Amino acid sequence: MKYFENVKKIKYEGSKSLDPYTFKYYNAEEIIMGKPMKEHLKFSMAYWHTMTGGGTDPFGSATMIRPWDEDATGMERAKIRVKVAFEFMEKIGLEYFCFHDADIAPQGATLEETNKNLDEIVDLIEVEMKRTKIKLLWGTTNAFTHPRFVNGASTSPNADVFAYAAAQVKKAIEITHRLGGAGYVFWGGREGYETLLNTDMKFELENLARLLKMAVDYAKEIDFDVQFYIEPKPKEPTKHQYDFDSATVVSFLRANNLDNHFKLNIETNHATLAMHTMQHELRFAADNDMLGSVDANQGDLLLGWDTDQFPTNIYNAVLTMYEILRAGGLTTGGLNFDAKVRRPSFTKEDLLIAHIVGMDTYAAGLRIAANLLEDGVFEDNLKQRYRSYDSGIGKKIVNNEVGFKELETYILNRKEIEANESGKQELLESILNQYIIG
Ligand code: XUL
Ligand code: CO
Repeated sequence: MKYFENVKKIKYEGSKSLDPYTFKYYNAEEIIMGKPMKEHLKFSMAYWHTMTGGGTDPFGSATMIRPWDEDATGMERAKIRVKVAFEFMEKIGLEYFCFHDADIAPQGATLEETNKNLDEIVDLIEVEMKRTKIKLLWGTTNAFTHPRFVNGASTSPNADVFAYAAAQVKKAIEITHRLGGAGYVFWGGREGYETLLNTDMKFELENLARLLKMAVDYAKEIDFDVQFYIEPKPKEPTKHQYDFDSATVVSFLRANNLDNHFKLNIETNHATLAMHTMQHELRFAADNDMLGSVDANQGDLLLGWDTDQFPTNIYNAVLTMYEILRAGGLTTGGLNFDAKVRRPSFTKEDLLIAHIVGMDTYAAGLRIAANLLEDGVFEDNLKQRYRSYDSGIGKKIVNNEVGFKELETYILNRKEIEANESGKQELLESILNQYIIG
């Protein structure tokens, strides 16, 4: 293809390299904790931002007029985009991608026509996947952009809209299956509400669970061994998104007996919007055996919306990779760059640089996190901090051998309680800085 023909394949040159088109920290084959970096990281391109995003915002039209979009419209444009997408991923060494149905093919006048368009593009994607060995990390459905989803998709008060969403998810699952996708994501889109004055929240949540059960049943029916994920987000587009954060989603899945079929796809910017750290969101999911995949991006702490920036924050990347390593790694999941270049970064070169710095940031994060874990920096401290539960009364508490009465007797018989110790937060932060800066 002509669009990136002057770009050489991006290679690792190390941290001293002055060439912006090289990796400074990401060395795909280098072994970290017994595995090549690329297996720890499994970077993925988000089709919607990188291939179809135009840079629009509520105040301005598209600034990113991609050269490949200028050559055609409709299905022809969609076909060119497939070629460009794979050329782009090959040049950077991205081995995975993710898409919504609506990203890859134009919607037709009817569902039938839309599905026909999808099939034609999926044929092409299949050829490119075979040629390049690039894999599908997950597929998903866009059931939020079209005006029919104004009141939600599976949580719409309109049963026809529920049915439409179900039909759309069915097709998206089928194409994900055809392309050998490892996962399928449900991000809530417009599944939430603006005001309880017009909303039956209980009913809407039951319907959300109904649709998810149908998805599980259908995957079984077509013999598709897929990992389903829910992607939590607290707000935007609706004021109250039902999948608020990790804790909300874990309880929702448990309450509806869906916890064996779903894991979480956790996004950094969504954690920020939920007023949690990404580390908290990951830890909560991992502690509940539901850490599945990551949408790697970053928000802006001064803004209250989902800016979806490429990840450049090392501190965050270290703690994200620390949580992932601590949880034993992502199995079916990966690191999907659900990230877009800033509106004034409108050249195709900006797209390359953005992915390179995102990959380098996580590669640096992985190296540092592995050192932290191998040296047991935080683990040793944790063991020390909770040691009162290893013996004596603490052991009896965790073994459920004592109740209120025994504990009262225990305390009455003690002259004074064990002295509290420092939490050493500043010391730990200082050690973390040493690992980061070197
Ligand atoms: C929206 C978002 C989505 C999902 C996929 O904030 O993150 O792009 O990742 O639907
Ligand atoms: Co996302």
